[in-house]
Amino acid sequence: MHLTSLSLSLTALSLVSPSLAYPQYRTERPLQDKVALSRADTIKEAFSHAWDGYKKYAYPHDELHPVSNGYGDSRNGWGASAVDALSTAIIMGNATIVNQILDHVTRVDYSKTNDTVSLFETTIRYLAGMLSGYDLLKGPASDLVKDASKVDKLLEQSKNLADVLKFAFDTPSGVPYNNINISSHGNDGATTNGLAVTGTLVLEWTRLSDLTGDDQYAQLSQKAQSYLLSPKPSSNEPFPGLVGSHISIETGQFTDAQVSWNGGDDSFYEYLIKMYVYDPNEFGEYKDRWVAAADSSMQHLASHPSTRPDLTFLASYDNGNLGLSSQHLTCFDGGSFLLGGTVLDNDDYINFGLDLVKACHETYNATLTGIGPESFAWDANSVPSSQKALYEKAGFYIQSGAYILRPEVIESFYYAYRITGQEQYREWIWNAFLSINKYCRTSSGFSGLTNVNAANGGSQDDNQESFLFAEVMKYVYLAHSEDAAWQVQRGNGNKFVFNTEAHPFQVR
Ligand code: DMJ
Repeated sequence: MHLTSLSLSLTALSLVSPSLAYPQYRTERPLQDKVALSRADTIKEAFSHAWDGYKKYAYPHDELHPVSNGYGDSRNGWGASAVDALSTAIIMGNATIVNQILDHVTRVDYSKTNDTVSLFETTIRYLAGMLSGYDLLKGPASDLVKDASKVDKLLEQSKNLADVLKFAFDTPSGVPYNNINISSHGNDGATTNGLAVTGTLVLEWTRLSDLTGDDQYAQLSQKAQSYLLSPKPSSNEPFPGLVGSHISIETGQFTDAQVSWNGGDDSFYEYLIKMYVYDPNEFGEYKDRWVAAADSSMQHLASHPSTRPDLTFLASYDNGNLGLSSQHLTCFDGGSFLLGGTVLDNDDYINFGLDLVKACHETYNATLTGIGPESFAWDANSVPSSQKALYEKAGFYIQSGAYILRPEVIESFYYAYRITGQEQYREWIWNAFLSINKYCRTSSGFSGLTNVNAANGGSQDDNQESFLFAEVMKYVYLAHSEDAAWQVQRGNGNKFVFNTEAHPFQVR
């Protein structure tokens, strides 16, 4: 009998039992509860440390500069770190921080900024942060708030923000501009929009329609998405499901056939399967497109370094050539295959996802800091002489050694842990966290690093991206906390689905 067919969630009990679903990944002995609990407390302390520093030196600006104790406004000055931190503070049960953020949200004026607005970044961080807060605080975390009107304000502000942004879709095709001026209703004059920034709106804007009962937001995002689901011309879909990188704003047609799961393309593929989790009845076509992309990727993009044939990365593809380089961003791919594999009950996707996870782990395991680089490659003909030893041992060499507090590797470890129950993946998460705590931590927060493969990480870059709160802290904490409605589940039991910024949305 198949465990997932019983719709059982991954409970503490199932963690100590061998997995019936994937017998080759028999669950190992779990951490003692006390150890997991004390780790969870350590992670909460790290989150509070970052929050206190942000609050003291940067709030209400977007992000803390955690070395100089200054601030930045890279996301329009609406308090990006506060809004991005909300769903993690809820999941950690920190009522004090939750209520501080709710007060902040009531005060933001989303109609005002002097800077260009990114439709994508604003959607995944601000709109999603508020919608997720609403879903969690109306649902399983309702006990954290005394004044329910503050929760209603989250939805009201979500609608206000979408109403400010929605003119971006007013183009001949309905494919939006990404870089817009909300005062003049202008744009940056682009003729094309990117695959990821076009295809990573549909979950958030559809959720907004479902919560408000106003269908316009779902319609706008799904119209844009329709060009990505039925790509034209067919030459720009070189393998079934794998499409080019840019779409004409005028016509909705793809303008190239450059394929990858790297930054710029990544979360388009991520959302295909997540929309199916959100509603398998309405979004079956999205699932079909994810299946096509996943099958084609396994067949055409899977690539093994000559020195480490046991590792699997996803190459890019352009006009008959494979590009043998990848990115930290791309390491969400293991998690996507694992999620697809578990909801579709397909062991091939699970196994391939675990292969991708293993290779991304190697990018952490092989560096001096235990943190992986921003970008790396495995082209045997182009290995820099200074990195021959690294390529020999680890199967990759570093192109950019920066680390800007990105989550993707830990994110995929989290999916691997939840779906297989194997303790090894939680250990990998914990080791990554220890390295981040050691090298990135400052007196007021956490900083990015300039070189993960230098002693002490090179130097600290003095920036604390808001996704440190939304993603890194959340995934590490979730792996060490008890089962809950918002946790990723094995099989079809997911009650929430995470947007690309790790904000959980209640499924339909
Ligand atoms: C986040 O904003 C999201 O995870 C997005 O999908 C990619 N970039 C950052 C984190 O790396």
